[in-house]
Amino acid sequence: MRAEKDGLHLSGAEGIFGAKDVQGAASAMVERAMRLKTRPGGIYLSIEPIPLKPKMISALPVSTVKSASVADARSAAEVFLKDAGISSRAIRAALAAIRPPAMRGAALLCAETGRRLDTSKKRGVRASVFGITPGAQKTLQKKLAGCGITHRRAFEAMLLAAKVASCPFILAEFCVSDDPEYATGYVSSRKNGYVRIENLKPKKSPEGGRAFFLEKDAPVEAVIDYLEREPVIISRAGRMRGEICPL
Ligand code: WAQ
Ligand code: MG
Repeated sequence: MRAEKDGLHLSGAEGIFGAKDVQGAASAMVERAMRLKTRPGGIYLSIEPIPLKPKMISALPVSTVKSASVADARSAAEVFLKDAGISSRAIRAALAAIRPPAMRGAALLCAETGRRLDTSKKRGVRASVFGITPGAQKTLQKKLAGCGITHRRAFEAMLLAAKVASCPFILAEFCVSDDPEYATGYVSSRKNGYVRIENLKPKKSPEGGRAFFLEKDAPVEAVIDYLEREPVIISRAGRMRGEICPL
């Protein structure tokens, strides 16, 4: 589902569902678009069959950095990005990519040089065609609730991050929500899992975006094809690691 107003992207959501759940999921998506703070101009819903046997993966382990300031949050992000093999130059490129206006997708950046690798300047690359089994969803939501993480945004971002991290050429992801009311973002990687970072942007800031860091000489077209088209289903929840402090 994609909702827009006057050509500006408002919200998007997706999932992979069994045939019997398609109608309910579609109706829940439309309801969600109609409940947005801004009434959408257009709501676009598309339903497609999944052609291949989906790849089954686990969700990432989850931890939280309770940073008190944006500066602390950004240094924490830097610590985890560096640990995943991302250069200072590439980290600076990611911070530049989250300035408004927000793209619909993510910037693909070379983890070494910080060079932008995708050519879709305004759109960015969309991670798509992923979902979670009902069993794993129940377990993951229960585990998250046990840690006080109840926001749907966080849950959905974890699914996206799990698919992105399952791409062998991607070393890490950096994400800041473009919602002015939501300042928690994350750094995720196979190395350290999904690390939530509080106060990653100033309160009420419209900035936001995502960067996927590719290892040097990664096959860019194959990575884009994997992210945008390969069906991936999360079939297991990850561990909850609780609060961590990198500094
Ligand atoms: N694929 C790639 N990039 C995307 C996608 C996608 N499917 N959807 C959004 N983006 C990009 C786009 O540039 C947006 O501006 C940016 O990411 C942020 O998107 O655990 O809500 O939907 O509490 O605002 C993090 C939760 C929430 C942290 C992230 O992102 C936590 C969020 P938003
Ligand atoms: Mg958003």
